[in-house]
Amino acid sequence: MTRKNGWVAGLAAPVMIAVMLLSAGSPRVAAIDQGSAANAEVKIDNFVFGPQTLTVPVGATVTWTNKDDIPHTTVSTDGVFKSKVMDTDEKFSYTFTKAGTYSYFCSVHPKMTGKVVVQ
Ligand SMILES: [Cu+2]
Repeated sequence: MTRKNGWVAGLAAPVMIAVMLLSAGSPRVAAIDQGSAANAEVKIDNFVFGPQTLTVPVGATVTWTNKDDIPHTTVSTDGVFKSKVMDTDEKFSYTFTKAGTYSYFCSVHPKMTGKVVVQ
């Protein structure tokens, strides 16, 4: 039995935030910042993924947030990740562990597309 990727990715962001909070004020913060990948956000607003192309380092967790009053999804064209339907202000996170270009779209509105470049 293996856990689905989405379940693991959903835990990654809170865990990293907890680590950062616990380390606040200590010299370890600098070491953690240098050693870990930057995380990034994509906002879904007015039927647009912004930024449309996002470049992140390997290991980064990307979080999509739906700022529309319309439900949207984030679905990898190659089946790498797939969110559930996100209502207003709902989020979906995925951690990219391999370099590559990941195209995605909204399955409710397939003309909505975006890309994550992992390098
Ligand atoms: Cu949509």
